[in-house]
Amino acid sequence: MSNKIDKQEAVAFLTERDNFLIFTHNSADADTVGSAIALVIALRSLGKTAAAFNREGVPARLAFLHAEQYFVSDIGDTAGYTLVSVDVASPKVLSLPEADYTFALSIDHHKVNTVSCERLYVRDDYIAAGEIIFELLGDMGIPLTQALALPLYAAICSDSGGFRYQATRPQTMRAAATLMETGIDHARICRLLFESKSPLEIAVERLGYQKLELYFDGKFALIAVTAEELRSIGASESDTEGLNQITRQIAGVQLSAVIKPKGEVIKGSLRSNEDIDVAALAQIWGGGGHYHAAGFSVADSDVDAVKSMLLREAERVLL
Ligand SMILES: [Mn+2]
Repeated sequence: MSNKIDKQEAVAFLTERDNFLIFTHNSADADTVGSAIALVIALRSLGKTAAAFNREGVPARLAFLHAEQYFVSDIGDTAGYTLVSVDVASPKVLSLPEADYTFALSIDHHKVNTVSCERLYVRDDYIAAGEIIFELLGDMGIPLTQALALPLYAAICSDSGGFRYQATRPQTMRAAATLMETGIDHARICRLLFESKSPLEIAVERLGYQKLELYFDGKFALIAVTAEELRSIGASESDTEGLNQITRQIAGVQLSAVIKPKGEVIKGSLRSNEDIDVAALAQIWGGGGHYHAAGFSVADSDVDAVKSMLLREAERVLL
């Protein structure tokens, strides 16, 4: 039996329940955090108890969203809470022990969702979870305030790459326009998301350029970094978000990958510019994601082994 529900059912669920605990994904981005914050604000405005959670904490670069007002740092026993996840595609992107959780509702925009949940409200044609939340809150009759518009605009702007990615739809722009009309400082949001880099991020990028490799007549770009290399510049895996930007902007590149260690596993993130379904590619290794952006992780391996594995599949796809 499918656990998929429609928008009306999602609205009814959010309206009827209480004591919400909203889970966001690891390596948190503005979409998962912004969506969770908007949901918390909206539910609290209805007199409900609601908070959001991220095991790793919200990254400093998202400080402008003021997550501390909406996120709790420790959840303890979750009995009695209505557990909801936003923008979480797989239990793998939640650190243990949440991987064992069954959510009462999972709201997501990923094509492949393997989260254990009683209800799944998924819109895989939406570019951001924030776009789904925007629509849900509208249907719930929640008045749109600047406080709500800020995290939602950040969510949508972030996942659409500043409204540049393929999956940006006219409806995305209409949602953004409505959010903009509240008077939020949209230019500041864009600048903080895309044009503001810490010295550490710059150091990571420099490492990325040093490690950049091109294969198959320049159709495949790869950056593989080891834990040691990251350590040597004082960085950790969570600082490597920008590496995908390096590979995907190279002219002629159709497929790109960033391979990096994360704790006990090796993570691979894949991007494609053209007609290559990287979600399908990521699924080979138990991962998933979107058509043009996906990821996977491999246990009991090293960066070099994952690199050779990826090269074999890239060759198959590209040649
Ligand atoms: Mn997202």
